[in-house]
Amino acid sequence: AELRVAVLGVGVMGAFHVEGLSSRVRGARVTVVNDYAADRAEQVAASVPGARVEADPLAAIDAPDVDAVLIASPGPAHDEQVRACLARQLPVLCEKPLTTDIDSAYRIVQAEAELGRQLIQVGFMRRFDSEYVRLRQLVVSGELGNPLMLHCTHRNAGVPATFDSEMMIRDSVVHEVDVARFLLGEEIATVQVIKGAATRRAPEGFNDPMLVIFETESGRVVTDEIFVRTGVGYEVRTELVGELGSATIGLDHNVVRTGADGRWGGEITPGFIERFGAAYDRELQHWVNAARRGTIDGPGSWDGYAAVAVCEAGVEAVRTGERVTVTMGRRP
Ligand code: ISE
Repeated sequence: AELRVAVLGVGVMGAFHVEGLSSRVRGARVTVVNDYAADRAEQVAASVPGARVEADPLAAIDAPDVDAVLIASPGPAHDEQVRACLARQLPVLCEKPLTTDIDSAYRIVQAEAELGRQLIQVGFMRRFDSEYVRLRQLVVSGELGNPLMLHCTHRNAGVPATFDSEMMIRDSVVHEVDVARFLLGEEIATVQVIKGAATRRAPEGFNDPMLVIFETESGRVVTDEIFVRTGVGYEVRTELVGELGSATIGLDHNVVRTGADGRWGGEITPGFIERFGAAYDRELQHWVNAARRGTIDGPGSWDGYAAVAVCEAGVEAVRTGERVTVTMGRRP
C-alpha cells in the first residue's frame, strides 16, 4: 500500500517535499498538511488531491490516515514532534537540525534505542548527492590515500534578517559537520571559530562570514567558510586532501557556458533547492522505501545528535572565541 504521509511545516523545504512525495517519488502520498501559518497550509494542501489540513501538529501525528511523518517545521519545534512520532512508533524523516539543544537530542537517541529499532531518518541530504557519494567512495577505495584535510565552502545568496551566528552554526554549518563525519568516518572533537570582517549586508553586530575549524578525534583538520549573505548565489564546495591526491566537488552545477559580447560566463545555482534537488528526491525515495519495508536505515538519530553536539560546541566557540571541546554521551 502507498505510504500515507503527514508533512509538518510547509515552508520552502516542506512544500518542496510535498511536491516530491506527490509527483517525483514513488510509493507515497501526502494525506495531511500542517503549518503554523494556516493560509500556507491551506494553499499547499489544495495543491494535492486527497490532502487535508490539520491545524495541530500533534493531531496530525495521531491521525488515523497517517503512516509516516515528515518534519520540516522550524528547528525549535522538532523535539516535541519527533517524540510524538516515537510514541506512536511512526517512521519519521526529520529535517536538520534534529533538535536545537544537546539534551533533547540525546533523549531522542535514548527513546529510539529503547524501542529497539530505527524510526528516525535525519535530513542530511548531502549523503544522497552523487558528488558527495563519489567523494566518500574515493575515501573508501583509498585512491587518494589517507584523508588529511577537508576544506569546505558554504555560501548562501541571502537569509532572513533573523539569521544570526548561532543559526549559521545550527542550520548551515550543521551540513559540513555531517559531511565531515560521513566522509571521514569519525567524530569531531573540537571546534574553533574565527570571525573576521563582516559584510555590510549583515545586521549590525552579526558575524558573517565566519571561518569554522574542526579537529576530528584522530587529529584531521576540517575548515568551513560559512557566508550566508553573499548576494551572489548558492555555492557549496568541498575539497578533500589526501596523502596521494585531492578531489574537489561543487565547482559547476547545471552550468551552461555562454559566450556573447566578447565575454564568456555562466550561472550559479541560486539556492539549495536548485543545487540539491536531486539529492532531496533520492533522500525522500530512500526513506519512503524503507518506511514501507518497516526498516529505516538512512542517517539516523545518532548522526543528528552528533551534529547537534558539535554545533553546541560551535555556538560556544562563536561566543567565547576559544577552541571548544565537543561533549558527547555514550552511544546506546
Ligand atoms: C538551510 O536551512 C539549509 O539547510 C541549506 O542547505 C543551507 O545552505 C542554508 O544555509 C540553511 O539556512
